[in-house]
Amino acid sequence: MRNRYFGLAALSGATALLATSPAWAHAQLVSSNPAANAAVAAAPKVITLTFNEKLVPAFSKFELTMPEHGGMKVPVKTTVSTDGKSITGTPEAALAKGAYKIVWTAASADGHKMNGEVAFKVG
Ligand SMILES: [Cu+2]
Repeated sequence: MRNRYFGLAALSGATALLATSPAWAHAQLVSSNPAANAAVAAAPKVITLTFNEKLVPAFSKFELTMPEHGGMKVPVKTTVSTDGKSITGTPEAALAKGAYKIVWTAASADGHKMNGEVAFKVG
């Protein structure tokens, strides 16, 4: 009886830990340039996503797509900034007018990956 009671207590402790850790452990997008849902007159030469904590560069990047063209991928080279909190992307060619979607993946120091999307328009 004593052992069973102890087992249950340990189990509920583990559940509480699982429920509370993601709030502080994971990278969240703080801002972007272009901003979410912005319409910019000039094609951005660099796209920047800024996060609330340091990222693991090997697992942090984004892709750029054109939703109005069947999700066509637009070639972009991404790097993580030296402070580790931003991902910058340089399109290989000037962006044409149209709607774009940034599809990002960012890993925090504990190795967990987060992801999301940011839409913007050129022209
Ligand atoms: Cu985590």
